[in-house]
Amino acid sequence: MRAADLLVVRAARLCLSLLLLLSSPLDRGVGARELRFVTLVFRHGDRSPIETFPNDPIKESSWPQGFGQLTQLGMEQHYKLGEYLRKRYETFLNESYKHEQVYVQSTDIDRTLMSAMTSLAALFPPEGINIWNPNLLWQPIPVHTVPVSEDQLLYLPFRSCPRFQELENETLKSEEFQKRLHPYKSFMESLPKLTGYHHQDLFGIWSKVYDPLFCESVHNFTLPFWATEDTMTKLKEISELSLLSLYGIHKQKEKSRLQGGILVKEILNHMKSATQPSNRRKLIMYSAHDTTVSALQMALDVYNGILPPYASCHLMELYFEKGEYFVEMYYRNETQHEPHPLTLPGCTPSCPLTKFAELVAPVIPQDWSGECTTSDNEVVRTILAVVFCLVAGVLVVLLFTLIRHGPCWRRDAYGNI
Ligand code: PT3
Repeated sequence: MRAADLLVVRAARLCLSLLLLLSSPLDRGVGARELRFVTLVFRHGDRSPIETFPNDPIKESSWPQGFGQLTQLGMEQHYKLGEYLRKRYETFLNESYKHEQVYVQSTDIDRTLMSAMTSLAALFPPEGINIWNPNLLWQPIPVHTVPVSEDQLLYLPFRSCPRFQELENETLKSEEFQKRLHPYKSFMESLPKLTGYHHQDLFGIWSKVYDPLFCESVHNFTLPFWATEDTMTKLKEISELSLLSLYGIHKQKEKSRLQGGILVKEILNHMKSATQPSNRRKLIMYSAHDTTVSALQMALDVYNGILPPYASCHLMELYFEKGEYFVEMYYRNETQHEPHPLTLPGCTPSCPLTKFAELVAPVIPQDWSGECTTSDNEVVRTILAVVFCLVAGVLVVLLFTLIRHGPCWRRDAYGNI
């Protein structure tokens, strides 16, 4: 690009920024309120199935990259998300990437890492001195991750929590769950013969039957004769019930403390740090899964009950106005529509940060491992503690007797030392 062209592009961008500044709902009334910090939690883009049912003629080899991989459609969805974010935060973010302002974390899975990288390509194309290759308007942006086995933030649900497993079992037995499941019982009984998948667990039906069929339909494979529109609707509803019952239906608040509440805690801490004068961070992005977006929304009690679509994005924005901080939340779950505002129950759409913190306090775990302990474990722990105290007590008495009277082998027959 020639210098003159660059100048024109710059001028056009400046005009656009000014226009956005005047018209954008983010900056209503210039100077009235200021965006200070943004958190984004999104699902990866379109992918191939992760697994499938035994009778599926479409096997892993039918997919160009095998199972569980981001497709080109998925890349497109994330590139569009990045472009949208670029426009939304044009005036807020610097014209180019600044490492101290941006932090991106992904689960350690190909599709989420690649999704994050793709949206970053659109969000931060290099400009001016940041262009390092004129034929490639792209710059590398770090995406942080931790191994799945150590992921205590994004790879939800956290299964290594006995109390959560107990709550899951209670949910399955609950009247409310059974009532919601009832309409699908006979349909579910017809599935094993058709699919070869013989279990009746909802999560299994979702991930091994509905999800692969959905992926195949998106990619124009011919579906089995029985996968009619009606069947697909029922499978989708069963999958939605599966996700809803995972985090909710029964003791939602307690489940949230063990699941999405961890992410709420992390985000809240970042928002609090962003109110400090020393803060330089402007944007944190989390690239994750449907089970992450829904866990967060269930913890915040704003989940709409629909499986989060590919590249759907939960936005949390922190504003400063008249000496006070406010949190606003939006959900971008369709591309043809502006993100939907979400209101934390008990608050206003623009929720004072202090009130927000108060309202989410019940879902924030103080001691996650302790809270994951089941009552069974607690009984064992109490017995062990009592035994330990008894043994320690006996040892102390013995020691005391030895010190006071000396060892018995040094006494004569009359007990004198
Ligand atoms: O498609 O968002 C999704 C799924 O969460 C997927 O990415 C996944 O990892 N599924 C495994 C079960 C948690």
